[in-house]
Amino acid sequence: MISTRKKLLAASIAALLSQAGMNSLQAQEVIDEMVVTTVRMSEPLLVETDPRKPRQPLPAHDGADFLKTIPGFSVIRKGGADGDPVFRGMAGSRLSLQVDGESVLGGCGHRMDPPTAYIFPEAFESIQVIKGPQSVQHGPGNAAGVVKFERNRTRVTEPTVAIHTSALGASFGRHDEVLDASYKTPEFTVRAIGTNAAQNNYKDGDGTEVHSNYQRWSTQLSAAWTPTDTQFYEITAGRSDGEAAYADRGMDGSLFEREHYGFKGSIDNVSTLVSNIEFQYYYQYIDHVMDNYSLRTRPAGVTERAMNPDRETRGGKFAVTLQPFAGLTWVMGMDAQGNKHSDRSSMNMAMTDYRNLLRKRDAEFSQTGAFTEVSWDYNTTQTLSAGVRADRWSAKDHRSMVMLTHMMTLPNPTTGMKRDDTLTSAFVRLESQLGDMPGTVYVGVGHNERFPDYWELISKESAATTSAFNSTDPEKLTQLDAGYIYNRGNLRGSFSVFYNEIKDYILIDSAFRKPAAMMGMTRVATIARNVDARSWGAEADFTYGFADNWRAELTLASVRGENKTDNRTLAQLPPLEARLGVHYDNQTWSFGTLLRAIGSQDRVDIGRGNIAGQDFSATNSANVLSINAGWKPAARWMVTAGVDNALDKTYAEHISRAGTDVAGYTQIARVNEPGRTLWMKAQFTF
Ligand SMILES: [Cu+2]
Repeated sequence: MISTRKKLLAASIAALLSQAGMNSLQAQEVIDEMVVTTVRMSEPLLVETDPRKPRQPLPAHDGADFLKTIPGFSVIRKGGADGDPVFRGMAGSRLSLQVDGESVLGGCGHRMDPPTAYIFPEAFESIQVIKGPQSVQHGPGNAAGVVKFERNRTRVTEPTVAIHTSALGASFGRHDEVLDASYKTPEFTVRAIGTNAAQNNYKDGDGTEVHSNYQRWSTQLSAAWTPTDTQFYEITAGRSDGEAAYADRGMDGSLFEREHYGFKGSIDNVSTLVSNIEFQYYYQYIDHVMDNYSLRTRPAGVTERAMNPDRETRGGKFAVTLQPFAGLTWVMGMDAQGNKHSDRSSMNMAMTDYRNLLRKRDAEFSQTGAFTEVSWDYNTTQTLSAGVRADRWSAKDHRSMVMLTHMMTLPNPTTGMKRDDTLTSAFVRLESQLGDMPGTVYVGVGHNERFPDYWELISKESAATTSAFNSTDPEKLTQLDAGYIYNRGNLRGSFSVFYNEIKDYILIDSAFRKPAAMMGMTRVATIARNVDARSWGAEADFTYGFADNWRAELTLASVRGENKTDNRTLAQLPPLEARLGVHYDNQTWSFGTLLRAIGSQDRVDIGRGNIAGQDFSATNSANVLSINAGWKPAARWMVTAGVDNALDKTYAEHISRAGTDVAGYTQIARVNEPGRTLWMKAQFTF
């Protein structure tokens, strides 16, 4: 009986889909939108978006906010910029970030600078997200997924000047400027990219000013040599800096300086067997300062304090792609990365300026990995992909002392200790067309082992001692990913689900009571400890062209989790979220509305979470309405404008951080999202 009903349901869905498929509107027209409000899954587990397209809601000029338009992503808000991206409830190094193939790690022990704080999305031409542990060739540790920021490389046939420039103005004194200029000949390319962005404090829907101003700039120069159609060699150098006020803590970021140098090469069609060889080397240095005096008024009686961590990272990659026969792509290679972290700080700048102190090394990490990945179209409708990688990790704790508070420092129980581990990751996935049903279905299983990061080993205590360095075990995730992508005529959509079991999930517990130095007293410590956990969820997107030039869009994202060891919900999970949009777009004019409905979240585990945030209360639901319009008078010109949070709703993301008391500001319970925001952006490309 049940199976008959299922068959009937399947048949009626198929009928509905094929009827929709007969509509004349072309799918391509449906998605070439002027203002991006949602990003769809285009291939199994792959989401791709153009960071140069205007998007709504207006993102901060950093990598995290740009990801928010992708269903399943959310951002832990601390102020106006530098939020921590979270995908499927997983934050920090569970989500791997690759910038032009380089892995970026922030310097701040208090997580002021997630990797995305150093990413200027408009300096790139593509953002790709591979969901789940379903790839092994883009570095280690991508439990939740990997995000890649990439530039395009096309060889021209005659000398060409290419320019992309944009300017944006918005409420709260926001302005962004981007210039990307290159001169290309068939053999050589020189390219310069500069970005600048600033914003004053924004106000939430109630008009409460949030300590959130920021300013940031970046420059990048690159020179490429393309002696033939199949060879590409490039050297790159870049610098960026910024400052950002935070509404959730007692200090602001007054320096986010990054310097990077890289060399990259790629050779195609080396032989009939070898279709590509690529290699890369990079160096980057991050210098970060946080203090309580540059961007805020210091409370009376508190000394001027500053901390100045830095991190130096070197890395490289070598990979060979083979095509032994048509339909089989086989990649194998190695990647390595090493980084050194140091710190210096002053709790009384009047007495000792931190700039006069020596930097003290506190930690060193290194990783070397080998990987192999195959993708085989073994018949016209099915593809089998699989991969395996092994990583050798080592870490060393150089700290002689552990700083528990600004006032209390104790000897480090793990000083001088070194730890090593060999971790493995693997996946297998089948993608298939479904007989007469249009679209692709996929199912995959992945396993990912993640070495604890700096924030889990060095910045935290353990349950037993003041250092988590030798007690935090690597995290082991095994995940099932499945989904369906439909794309025909005027209807396109995708549905993806996942379920995982995580052994030794690294939980950050910020409410752990420990005996204090004074007999009989206790203190609250933030510790890292391993628990067993599981999480599951789904994302869906639907786009329906219901009339010429009109389309409706719906996306859904949901995640749940369980901390099995403590028998509680997993902390820091965003609530159910839906986005509904209706858009008109005739390629010259466009306008659209976006309704974002955020569910309430009462599944919380107070005091627990990840390196970027902890649960502190439940949140209510919210509906946020935004509208946008676009005008493309010529192929090269585009002007777009929008009103985000048009009804001036006061709301906060569930995973945003708690507000703190900043002198001169009303303290907010949670770092609220901006109130009504008007914006306008003009861009010119040729
Ligand atoms: Cu910091």
